Amino acid sequence: MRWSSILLSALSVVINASPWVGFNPDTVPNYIWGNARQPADVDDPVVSAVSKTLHNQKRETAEMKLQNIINRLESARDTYFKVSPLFDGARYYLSPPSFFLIRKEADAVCRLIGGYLVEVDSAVEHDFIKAFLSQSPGYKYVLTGATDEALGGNWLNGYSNTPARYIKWGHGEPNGGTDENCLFFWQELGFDINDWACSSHRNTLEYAGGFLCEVPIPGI
Ligand SMILES: [Ca+2]
Ligand SMILES: [Ca+2]
Repeated sequence: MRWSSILLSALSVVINASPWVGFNPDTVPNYIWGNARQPADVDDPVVSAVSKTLHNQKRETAEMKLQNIINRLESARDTYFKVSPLFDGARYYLSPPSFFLIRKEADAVCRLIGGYLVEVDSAVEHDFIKAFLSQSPGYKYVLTGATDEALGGNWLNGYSNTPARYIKWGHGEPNGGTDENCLFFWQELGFDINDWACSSHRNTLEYAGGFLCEVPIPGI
């Protein structure tokens, strides 16, 4: 099983193991939630007090369980990925090197941790990422979020669906035509960009690589 499948399975187990997932607010009687999911508005002070207590207990329980899920997800994220310093309100999360890479799976994992496959918008961002990757041995390539699968030669960011704003091609690139539809930071090109196949199945150490998630950090 590929590493990304393992991560998705593990996170799925974590989430599904939570009793909160089975919680459906639509099934909670209205005398508890009220039509607007508020405590029942009744004249009897005793009934009103009980209703408010039940409402608050339900809300606090749901919030605690949700926070627990978030904590476990963030713990798995920070354990699994190599994390970059902050750059312009975001961090970059580098997957462990692997012999297998499927673009759709990488994209799903990035979204699971609150981000997306990296979208390079400037020379400064490109150089920041290059410096981060240069301190990360073991990667021949690192997948970005840009692809020209839909429109050959027109590189689009998969998440924001906007044209790729900055591509610093490595020497001799791009050279893949319709066979190489994804962009990678390429170690042999000093981590400048190479167009290459969107999915890799080469079972050889020479081709171990990974992908990079860009994750906005709230409050920064
Ligand atoms: Ca970016
Ligand atoms: Ca190429």
